[in-house]
Amino acid sequence: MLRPAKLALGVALALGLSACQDEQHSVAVNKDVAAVTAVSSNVSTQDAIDFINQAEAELAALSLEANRAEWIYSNFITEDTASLSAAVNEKVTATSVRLATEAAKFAEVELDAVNARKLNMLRSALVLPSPLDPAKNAELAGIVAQLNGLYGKGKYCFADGRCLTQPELSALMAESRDPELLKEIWAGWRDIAKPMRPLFEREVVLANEGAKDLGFANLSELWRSQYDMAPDAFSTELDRLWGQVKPLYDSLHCYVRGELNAQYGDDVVPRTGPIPAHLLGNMWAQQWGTIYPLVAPKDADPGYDVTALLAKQGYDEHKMVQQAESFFTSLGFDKLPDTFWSRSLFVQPKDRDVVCHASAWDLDNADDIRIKMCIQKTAEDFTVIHHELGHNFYQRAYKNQPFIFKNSANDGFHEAIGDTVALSITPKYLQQIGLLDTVPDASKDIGLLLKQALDKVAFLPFGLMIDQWRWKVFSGEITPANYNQAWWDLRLKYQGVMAPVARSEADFDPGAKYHVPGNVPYTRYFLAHILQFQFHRSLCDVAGDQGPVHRCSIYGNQEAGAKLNQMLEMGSSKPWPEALAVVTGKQEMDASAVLDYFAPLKTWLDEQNTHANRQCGW
Ligand code: X8Z
Ligand code: ZN
Repeated sequence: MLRPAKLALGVALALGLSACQDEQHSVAVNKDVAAVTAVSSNVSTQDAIDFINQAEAELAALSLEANRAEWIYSNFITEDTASLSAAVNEKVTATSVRLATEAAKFAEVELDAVNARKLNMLRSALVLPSPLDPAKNAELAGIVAQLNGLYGKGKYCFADGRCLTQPELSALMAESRDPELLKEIWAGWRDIAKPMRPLFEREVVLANEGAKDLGFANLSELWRSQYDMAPDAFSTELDRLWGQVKPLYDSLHCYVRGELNAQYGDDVVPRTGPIPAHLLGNMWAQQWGTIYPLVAPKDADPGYDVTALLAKQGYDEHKMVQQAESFFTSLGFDKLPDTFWSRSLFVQPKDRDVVCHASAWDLDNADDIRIKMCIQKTAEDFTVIHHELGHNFYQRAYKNQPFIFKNSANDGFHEAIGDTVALSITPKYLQQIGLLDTVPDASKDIGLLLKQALDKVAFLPFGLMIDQWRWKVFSGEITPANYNQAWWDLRLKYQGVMAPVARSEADFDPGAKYHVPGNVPYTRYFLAHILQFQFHRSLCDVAGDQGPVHRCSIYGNQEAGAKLNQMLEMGSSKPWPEALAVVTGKQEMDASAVLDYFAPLKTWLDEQNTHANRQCGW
């Protein structure tokens, strides 16, 4: 992630801190803000420009301090570093809320497009605004640090005394086929979230109050206002995109449920209804690629496994990152700086608690870019490394933009770049870099597409539902009395999965997913899973690839790299549709690229489901 939202509090502006990269932007001007803070009639255009320049300088300076404090905290979680992190978050939030409030004064001033965009971002590019009251701001900052700490320190201890962190538990979930063990891990990890519930509940109250102070109806409206369109239009846009891909998801769900039923039997996986969430190879049932061996087509399996290839060639964590870097340099991007290698964290330290969830950082808003990740030597993490480096290369590409525009076109773009590159990890590419001896012929494409769909298509409803839940929490439609029930209602509605053990309101299952205690908006990943296929399709065109898009790799193609860079270096200086058009020629997000990519698989899945007489749906 890139900086996640973290700064907790928020500012997505380039104050980003870490983790997943935060973002901001938007130009959906919130006219109500003007009503909250009286618009002063005697401010001039020059006053507004002076204010913007001074605000930008103040935020830029503060971001350095905040990034450093947050980096240290995430790499060394203790009471002391939590308190330093909270202190800096408090300062950042107070500053950004003050500037957002002041920005409203200039709402009616005539400005050129660049300054108008900056002003709007100052007003709305916050993730977790606090109320202006300093006591409430301090309270919110404390909660943010506590929630991050609870997640980062979270472990599950087995009866034999072994205590495992989240990446270690996830590795077990990817490998084990023992439903009882999987159930134990699934439920055990969720115990770490129970103590988060009252903190989260209070956090929502405080941040909603902060959002209202800024003229938004609630935090949901603020989050949805960051996409260069009206908040409700953005929600409608998501429904449209989901409608495009849902038939593909339904076919995949049906096929996977049928194969799991064959593997585990009716008692564990019924033939109809939702799939139990502990059997999909992932702690949150968000990406299912690790159960590929269970569902692989008998006659179209490509017969290799990247995890095994990495082991065979002796790849360690460092080599995995170097290999990913070399993809980017093959596109024409400069090598990563020496400081990336000396300052990043690749391996989980044995002697201290760290936030293991992968993140990409830009400490100085220029060249001090790093990743922090507890890398497992697996195919999955090889892809995640590309994802993280995508953030870093984006950050460096927009480093010459003014501070407020040092971000992606919208937050989905930041999440899509590394994934776009990783779509080029094809068999041909693996052969080019010496990992694979022989490229399987086209008769194995269904196996490759199925593996890819288990990660990319399965993710789509998950990527959507997290913020469907949060937005309803923020708006008050979901109350603390039904936090967990509402979570599982949405899991059922979108994903067709169910909890494998009874849940109650004593649980707080949303908290067991990093981005909820971490306050990282999640819709960005849904968008990224659409956008990356649009980018890939267009970059393959630029590269002149003639074959099917799922077999295209842009590795080594400098024209494709130059086109990509042209979009990255714009940062968030223009509305995202303009950035999208630079690579794709179109201003609309469009899931037809997903459908095109998986078209042969969709036909095959439907044939299998019909042939096995499966009743699809749940
Ligand atoms: O959080 C991440 C990245 C960092 S921004 C590792 N991702 C989401 C997740 O893990 O839940 C990437 C895919 C979705
Ligand atoms: Zn990310």
